[in-house]
Amino acid sequence: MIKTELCELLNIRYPIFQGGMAWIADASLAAAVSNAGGLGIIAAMNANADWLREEIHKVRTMTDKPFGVNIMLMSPFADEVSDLVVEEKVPVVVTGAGNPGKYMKKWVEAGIKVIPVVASTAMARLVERSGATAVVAEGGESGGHIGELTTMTLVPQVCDAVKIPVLAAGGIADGRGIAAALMLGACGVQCGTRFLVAKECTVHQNYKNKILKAKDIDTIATGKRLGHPVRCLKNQFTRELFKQEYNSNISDEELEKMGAGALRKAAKEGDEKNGSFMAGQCAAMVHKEQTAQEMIEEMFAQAEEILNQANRFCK
Ligand code: TUI
Repeated sequence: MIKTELCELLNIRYPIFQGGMAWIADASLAAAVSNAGGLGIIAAMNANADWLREEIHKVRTMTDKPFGVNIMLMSPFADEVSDLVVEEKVPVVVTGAGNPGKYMKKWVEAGIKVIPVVASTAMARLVERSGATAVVAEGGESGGHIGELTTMTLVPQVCDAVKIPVLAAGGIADGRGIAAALMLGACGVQCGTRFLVAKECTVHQNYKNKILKAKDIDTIATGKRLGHPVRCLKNQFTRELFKQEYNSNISDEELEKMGAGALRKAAKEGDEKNGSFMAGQCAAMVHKEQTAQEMIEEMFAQAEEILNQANRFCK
C-alpha cells in the first residue's frame, strides 16, 4: 500500500488529486474521486460564486470525504469565489494561473488548507512563506495553462526549495508516473487528463473520444505571444490560433478574442473544429473509460509493483 505524509495531512487514502479542469471538474467528478480515496476538486474556473455554491452543496450530498476547490486566479470572479470558500468552509483550496498572495492570509486564518499550483521555485518559496500547506509543482507537459519547465526538472527543484510537501503534476497518467514522481521527491500527484475520461466525468463524449484517440505528438501549446501558453489537442482551432500568433497584422486583443469561449465549446458542445480541447502530453497514455475508483486503484497497484521491484537495480 502506498501512503505518504499527504494522506494523513488531508485525511485521504491515496496521495492523488484530480486536476481542477475548467468546464470539466464539477461535483460529479470531484465526488467520484473523493469517494475513491483521492482528493476530488471542483474547478471554480471563470464561474461566479452562485454556480460554485451549488456545486459545493452538490458535492456534499455525494460524498462525506474531503474535497477541494480550484481557484483560477485569472478569473474575473476570483475575489467573490475567494470569499465563498471561506463562507462554505471548504477544506482545501488549490490555486492556479497566478500568485494567490492577496488571498492567503484570509484563507489560512479560516483554517483552509491552501495548496497553490506553482511553475517555479520562486513562487513555491513565496507561497510557503505566506502559509501554504503544500504545493503542486506542475510541469509544461500538462494540459491547459502551463509554465516553462518540465515536470522532470521542476519537481526536484521545488522539493529542494521548500520544506512543505510537494505534489507533482504534468504528464502523469499511470503508475509509472506516480512511482517516478515519488522518486523525484514528491509525496503525491495531481492528474487531469486521465480523469477526463472517467465514467463520472460529465464532459462531452466527443472530448473523451479525442483523448482516447490522441497520439503522442497530438498536443500543441498556443498563446505564448499573449504570455499565457495553453496546451490543447491539435485541431482546426489551434492550428488557426497558432498561425495567427505569427501574424503581425493581428492585434493581441483580436488574438485574445479568438480564444474566448473555445473551451466551453469543446467541453459542453463537443465542437471538434472550433473547440479548445485542453489536454496534457500524456493523452496518448489514456486508453479506456473507467470509473475514477478503477483508475486510482489501477494506478497505485502499478506504482506499488514497480517500486517493490526497484531495488533490483542496486547491486
Ligand atoms: O491553471 C492551470 N491550468 C489551467 S487554468 C485554465 S483556464 C484558462 N483558459 C484560457 C487561458 C488561460 C487560462 C486552463 N488550464 N494550471 C495551474 C498552473 N498555474 N500552471 C501554471 C501556473 C502558474 C503560472 C504562473 C502558477 C503561478 C504562476 O505565477 C505567475 C506569477 O505571477 O509569477
